[in-house]
Formats: sequence, structure tokens, C-alpha cells
Amino acid sequence: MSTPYQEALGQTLIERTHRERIVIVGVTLPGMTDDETEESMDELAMLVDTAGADVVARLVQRRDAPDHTWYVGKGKAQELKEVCLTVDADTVVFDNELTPAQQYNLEKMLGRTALDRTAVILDIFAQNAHTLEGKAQVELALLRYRLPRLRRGISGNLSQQAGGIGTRGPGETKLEVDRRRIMRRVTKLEADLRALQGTRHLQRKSRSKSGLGNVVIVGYTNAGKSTLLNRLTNAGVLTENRLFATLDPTTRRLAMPGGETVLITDTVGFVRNLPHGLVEAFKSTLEVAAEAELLVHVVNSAAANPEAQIDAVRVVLEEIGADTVPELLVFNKSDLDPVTAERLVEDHHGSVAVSAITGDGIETFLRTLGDRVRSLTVVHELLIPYERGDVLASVHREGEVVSTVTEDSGVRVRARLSDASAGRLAEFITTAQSSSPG
Ligand SMILES: Nc1nc2c(ncn2[C@@H]2O[C@H](COP(=O)(O)OP(=O)(O)OP(=O)(O)O)[C@@H](O)[C@H]2O)c(=O)[nH]1
Ligand SMILES: [Mg+2]
Repeated sequence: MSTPYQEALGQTLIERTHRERIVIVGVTLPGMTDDETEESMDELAMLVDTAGADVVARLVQRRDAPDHTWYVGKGKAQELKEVCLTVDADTVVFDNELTPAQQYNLEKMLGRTALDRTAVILDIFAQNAHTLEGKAQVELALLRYRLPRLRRGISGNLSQQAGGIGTRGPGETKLEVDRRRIMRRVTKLEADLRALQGTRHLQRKSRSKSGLGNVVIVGYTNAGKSTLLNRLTNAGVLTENRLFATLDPTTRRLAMPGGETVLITDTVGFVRNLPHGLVEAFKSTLEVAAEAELLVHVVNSAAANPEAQIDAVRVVLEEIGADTVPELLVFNKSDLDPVTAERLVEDHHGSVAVSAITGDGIETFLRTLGDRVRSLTVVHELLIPYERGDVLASVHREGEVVSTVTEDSGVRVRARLSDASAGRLAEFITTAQSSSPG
């Protein structure tokens, strides 16, 4: 049985006759710099472009707090109206999150659809979802976003005929008529997703039984995660210069130079201010990161602000409980800006620089990856004399200590160590043995 939302998602495939003309609006709040606002606006412009619309004007304002009624001040709202008329805009998109009331007020005053960043991201996800699970996750996120906005019958009314961002989904009247049905649909989707998640757990179990290390690629959207996986394994994953090209995880075997084989998974990208409802809905997909033994965190070293992207990714990792998984930072796109890539590697101990496109640095990356994976699976036993507190400290710092026992001649420590650390501490190592990771 096809639901209104499934039909709606189908609509995304229909080519639009006219590209929407969009004015983007950003507000700098206390604690933010103007540069940060500009960066975020650039990214919003890219999101809008990825969604298939054109940015025709942009407006920014600095405020102490958002205005209750229009988010921007009254004067700025007037200016926005004039700009919309001048450039013949269909829609305005705010970089900041609008409340349902602000959205309603803006639409009434501007006579145009008013949306926020979340709506654009949801739209892109709706266009990119292909699997059963991905579609269900997007539908759930859309429903959760729209439900609080139903009462007033807003969000997309005005350009419903033309179609565009924020309109994919059933007509608002249909939604109003059957609110309860939607609630039931939400419940059903949640149950479906739980079932799909169960299947995924079984798959993962059989994977971990295979005894292979489980490596997951994470990173900001467009960082080059899929390109890296393709470079390593000829996975044939779609790569595109657009945001959120990948929504469904792909897993491949990867044989490393040292002889080990790991399973490596490409996942959905993250972005600043990823809508919470979306993270919630995509939890089962994102969970693969939480269950990994090692995260390969791919960073676009040529991005305007790579450090901010690293932070944004770590915020999401924390939200999905993956912040305790060991991480290998990989600064990609080193071909574009080799100097910055080199500096980033120096700033981040243990990281590597690569170009997934040219293949530069890939060998070093594989060696490092092999070392890190081995360090997770080999437990070394060391006997450290009491007077060598410095050695004990560095084992704690560099490795993962499994157990310590005090003996007459010193402390007997069992620890997972990288090859590099094990090499340096060779004189204290008594035995090494494989252990099942985790
Ligand atoms: N110059 C250069 N471009 C790269 C490199 N790696 C990837 N790209 C380009 O960056 C864009 C994004 O690459 P993807 O592999 O799709 O990025 P992703 O991280 O998988 O992105 P999402 O799936 O959308 O989150 C594509 O246009 C790639 O060709 C690189 O090392 N150098
Ligand atoms: Mg991808």
C-alpha cells in the first residue's frame, strides 16, 4: 500500500519545470563571528544548489537575539520583502532554525514560502533516499518536522503548485484532514525501522563472527569518503560534488599490506546543524559508527574551515554514542592544498594526508590503518620495573591497558599497543597474543 508520503517521495523524481529562485538569510548571534556566518551561508547556498534551486540573493543581519515574530528585525523583514520583489524570488530560506510561528508570520508578510536549513536538508535526503530503510528514515524525519507545523497549515502552501523545496510531501489540507492517520504512520514507520534494524544487527553479528576488524568511514559531507572507499576497494560507490550523495552504508573487504583483512564501511556524511530529527531517524544507519572498532575520519583539508568540520562531525559522533571509538584522522584532497594538508597533519598527532583522487599518500594511509587495526587486536604483555614509571605512563597514554598485576620484579601489564609503540617498548615486552577485538 502506498502512503501519501511514499507518493510524495516518488514525486522527487519528476523533473521540475522551473528552478526555484531563492533568497537566503542569515543572522549573526552573539558568540558567532561574521566570518562564521558567511561560511555557514556559503554552505547553505551549496545545500540549496544540491536541492536543485538557485540562490538569487543573500541577506545577513547581526542581532542580540532572534526576533519572536520574524526572526530578523522588522526593518530587515521589510528589506527582505523588497529584495524578494526585486529578484522575483519564490522562496526565502533562513540559515537559522525557524519556529513554526516565525515561519507562518514570514510567509504571511512576504507572500512567499519561508523555510529553514532543516527543510532544505530534509529535501535533499528525500531526493537521495533509495533503499527501503533510507526512505522510511526520511519519511519519518519529514513527518516529525511537519507535524508541529500542521496546525497552521503552513510550510509550502504557496508554492505547492509549482513544486519545490518544502513541498515534497502530501498537500497540507490532506495532512490536516488526517492528523491522526499521520500519527499512526509515524508509529508504523518506527516499528518498521526497528524491524529493519534487527536485520541489520544480525548482519553485523555474522560480520563480527567473521573475526575481521570493523572499520567505518565517517566525515563531513563532500569530504571524499566514497571516493576513498572506491580508491581502496573499487567499491563503485556513487561519488558526486554534491552534499549527501551517500545515504546508505556500503561495506567492502579491504586487504592491507600487512596481510590483515578488515571490513570497511562508507556512511552518510555529516553537516553543521544536522537536524536533530534527522539524526534521530537515521540512528540505525549512523549506529554502524558506534559499533566500529576504528573510525576513519575523512576531512576535506581544502575546505574553508577544516577544524570546524572536524568539530561538527565530533558533535554528531557524540550524539550517536560513537565518541569513544578510536579515530584515525585522514586529511583528504591534499592535491588541492598540499601546504594546508601538511600543516593539519602536524597539528593532529597520528593523522595522515591523502588524495583519494590522485592516490597520493594512500600507501602511508594503509600502513597506518594496518598498524592501528593491529594495535586493536594484539595484546602485548610487558614487565615494567618499578623505577620505570615513565614507561608505565607511556603505555597508558599510547595504548589501551587491559590489566595490570604487581609482582616482585615490577608491574606486569597487558595492553593493546600500536606497532610503533610496541617497537619502542620492545625491551619490556615479554609476549604478544591476538585477542578478539572489542
Ligand atoms: N581534488 C580532489 N577532489 C576529491 C578528492 N576526493 C574526493 N574528491 C571530490 O569531492 C567530491 C565529493 O566526493 P565524495 O566521495 O562523493 O564525498 P563523500 O564524502 O562521500 O560525500 P557525501 O556522500 O555526499 O557525504 C567529488 O566531486 C569528488 O570527486 C581528492 O582527493 N581531491
Ligand atoms: Mg559519499
